[in-house]
Amino acid sequence: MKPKRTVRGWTVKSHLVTAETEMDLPSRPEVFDFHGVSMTHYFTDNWENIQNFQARPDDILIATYPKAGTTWVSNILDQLYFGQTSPERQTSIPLYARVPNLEITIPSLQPGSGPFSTAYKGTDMVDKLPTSPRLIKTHLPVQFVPKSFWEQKCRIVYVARNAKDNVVSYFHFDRMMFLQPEPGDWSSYLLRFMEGKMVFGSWYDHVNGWWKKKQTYSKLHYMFYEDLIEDTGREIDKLCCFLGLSPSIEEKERITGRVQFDCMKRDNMVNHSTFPGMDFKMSSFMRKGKVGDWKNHFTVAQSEQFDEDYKKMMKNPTLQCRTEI
Ligand code: PPS
Repeated sequence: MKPKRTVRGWTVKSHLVTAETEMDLPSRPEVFDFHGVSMTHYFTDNWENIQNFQARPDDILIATYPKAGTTWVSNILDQLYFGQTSPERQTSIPLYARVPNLEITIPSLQPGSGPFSTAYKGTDMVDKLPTSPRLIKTHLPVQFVPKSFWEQKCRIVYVARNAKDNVVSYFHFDRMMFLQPEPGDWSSYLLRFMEGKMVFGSWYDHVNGWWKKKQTYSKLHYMFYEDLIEDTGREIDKLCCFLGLSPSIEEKERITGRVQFDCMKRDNMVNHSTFPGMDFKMSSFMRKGKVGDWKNHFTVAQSEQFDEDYKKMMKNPTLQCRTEI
């Protein structure tokens, strides 16, 4: 019999409300090949609704490979758009409900009326968003993005993070998130990352696919996690330019302070401490927030092998990610 563990669950009302609940944990999902991309059922079960999703012209899509800085950029955009008009939003609604993940679908995991008894669909969450614009999060590789986003010419912000820090962050996330496949040990995890067997597929295909799209789709702003670390204010300026926003200097300073790592780590509305299914005893969601933590994980041999392989996978010289700053 599987052990019962206390995990966070949810009850869906106007947004997510969480509660501790004791239940049998579902088994960790397996990845499978889905149109050439490794995925789990949590992101494919609602596929028809995802593909038929009706975007609006002012929707803003925040697209990333998992663990590249999605939460950071989502918070920046939420602050930019709604920080002044509805500040209560930031103190009462978790960020993952303000900026829902379009493709996530979690079936009801237990009968009754308690946490996990209601199925959760990202598409429904987006449909219920009362805001304008709607901020929508996705980890989909570019070829899976619902066509209405292109037809409606929506603005898209893509964030890339260097592969070495990205895989380290993903490894720790998979350790603490029971809706993700079992990560196994670090060395086998790293090999699977290099083979593209992660949820949402190959990092190399993801960052390259979106980079290529940028060449033909002008409403795509491609940014890097390392640049945000280096100079958050400068990157917010670039974002504002792309979005056509002109906040006051004071407002920009307020936002820059609000989205610093330590501030976000303390903020229960953004640090995912209320997100269902995460075991914070294993790792934190806001874990380190650094460039170069990979040096604490890769052996010299692993780093050399990774770099060799990287050269073969990343042929486009215009796309450069920094592993240190
Ligand atoms: S997810 O689950 O895909 O949405 O995760 P995502 O938000 O993309 O990535 C989580 C990593 O981003 C780091 N993070 C930050 N770093 C610096 N400053 C700020 N403000 C910030 N916010 C989030 C977070 O700590 C995760 O990285 P690691 O390396 O694991 O710490």
